[in-house]
Amino acid sequence: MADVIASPAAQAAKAPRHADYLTDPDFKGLWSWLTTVDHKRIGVMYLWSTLLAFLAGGIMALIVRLELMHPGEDFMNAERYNQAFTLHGAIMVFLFIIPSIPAALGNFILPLMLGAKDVAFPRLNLASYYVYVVGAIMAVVSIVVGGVDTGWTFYTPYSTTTGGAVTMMTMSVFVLGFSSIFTGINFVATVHKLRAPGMGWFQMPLFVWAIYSTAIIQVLATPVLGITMVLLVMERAFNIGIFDAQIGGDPVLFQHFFWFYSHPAVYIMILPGMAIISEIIPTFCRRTIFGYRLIALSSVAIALIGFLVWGHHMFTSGQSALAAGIFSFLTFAVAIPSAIKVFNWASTMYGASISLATPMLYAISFLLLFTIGGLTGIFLGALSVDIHLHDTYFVVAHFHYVMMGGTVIAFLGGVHYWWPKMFGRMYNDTVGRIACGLVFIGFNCTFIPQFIMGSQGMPRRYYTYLDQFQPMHQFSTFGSWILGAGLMIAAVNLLSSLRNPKNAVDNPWAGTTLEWQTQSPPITHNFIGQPSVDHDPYDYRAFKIPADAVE
Ligand code: HEM
Ligand SMILES: [Cu+2]
Repeated sequence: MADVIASPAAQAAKAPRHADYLTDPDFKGLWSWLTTVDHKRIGVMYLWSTLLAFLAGGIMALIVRLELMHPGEDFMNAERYNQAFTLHGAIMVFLFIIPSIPAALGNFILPLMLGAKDVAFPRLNLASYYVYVVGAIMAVVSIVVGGVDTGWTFYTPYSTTTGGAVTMMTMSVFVLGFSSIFTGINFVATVHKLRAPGMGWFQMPLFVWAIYSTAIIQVLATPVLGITMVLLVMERAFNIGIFDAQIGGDPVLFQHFFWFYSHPAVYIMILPGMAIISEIIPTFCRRTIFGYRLIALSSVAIALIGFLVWGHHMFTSGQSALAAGIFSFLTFAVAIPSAIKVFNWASTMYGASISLATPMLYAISFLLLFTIGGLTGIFLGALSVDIHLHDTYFVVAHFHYVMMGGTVIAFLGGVHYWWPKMFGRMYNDTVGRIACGLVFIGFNCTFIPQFIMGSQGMPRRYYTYLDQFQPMHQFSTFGSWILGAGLMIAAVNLLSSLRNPKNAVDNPWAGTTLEWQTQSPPITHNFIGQPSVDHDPYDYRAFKIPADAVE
């Protein structure tokens, strides 16, 4: 094992390159991609697919915000508006954010970090991708053609009685669930079985710990959603009386089932974001991470406690006061492991000489935005306050701070961090930082006004509003344009780098985890020989870093 991290010039001058997974002469042409079982290629296909979903969901977001420029109907009536935010929310949740980090970056990076040749079940991995594609097509067709307008939550009794393609849409969610489960099973088995020699559980990078915890939730919680969707379809088809009160069912039961998955699912969304941040911060501070074990175990704690708090979505549903009190208390408890992470990240940064390259700027943005998202979650978890804030824009702002300010920002940071590894090309760092700044500013301009409006009583899911809210809605819409511009610049910056010759070195950031020890882009089988591990992750004391080691 090399314990000197070479300078970029020395890395560039090093040994002849081998054909990488993109140019491997044994695997050429479209067919080799469509039938690939290489985790890296599957990760790349997931990356393009989820980015496409993000683009579609983002365009819908801009359209929704445009309608909200003025009170009353601009170009969408109530019905169209409901369809538009359903399209936005459902695409963002089911097609983008749940698969994005685990299935795209996780697929690519996790086996490399473990020193493995591939995931444990490569064919299952490919199956998961195709199941995703089928589910995605079903979802988009049903919302666009069938005009689903239930919101992404499919609450009964509306969803059992309304027309539209709700049946097809819920079946698509059922199908997408399998894709997520397949990925989860694969990662659990990979982490247990394919770690490099010398890599015990506490030598695993924190990315792996968090993706592992996510995988456990994917495997345990997703079936509940699947069954709930099947019950909803049966109710619609046969009027059995499960959720519809008129025929003896209980609509609140649906909410229990739905949130028993969907609260853990918010951790399927945020844990992978935290996974990325735990990699970026030590690398750009050149420091051993502070509190490694606490960060690792807090991921597992989040995964477990996350199963016990679903009732906080139903404080206003007529739940008993005792149940509500317990759910409120447990909601505070689940905030503790997240706070542990934030404190440890901040401690790692304290006094370090921090390199402010693009990935690190995203990580710092994450810390600020996720903290706001998390703290406003405490407001909502407080029983009495939630009665006032429930179903207002405060909630909309809160979950956007967590999902976009947290997960999406971390995802962008991760894409910029591993881009040179994945494609062998370096993007323009200055442009990357400008884009990150615009995203940060635009994001806050979009969503801070929503906290204020929400606390003043602006309800969510309405296409119109009282005149008094107009200035803030307009401000929010302007903010969404800045945000959109930032994202477009980031995308153009990354994509245009693909036209360059392969100019990235193997380890541009002086990273210490195994993925940086193989060439960029990696060869088809990842490593030449079997790598082994003889130090803790992020152990910068074990490495000599010459002053010019970092670009
Ligand atoms: C590009 C920035 C974004 C903007 C401007 C935006 C804007 C909006 C707006 C205006 C609504 C409708 C609020 C309402 O009427 O209740 C909404 C709802 C929603 N958004 Fe976003 N959004 C953005 C990004 C995201 C991202 C990245 C995610 C998740 C990954 C997301 C998930 C959701 C969800 C789940 C809903 C709820 C839909 C529902 O009520 O069923 N959004 N968003
Ligand atoms: Cu929840």
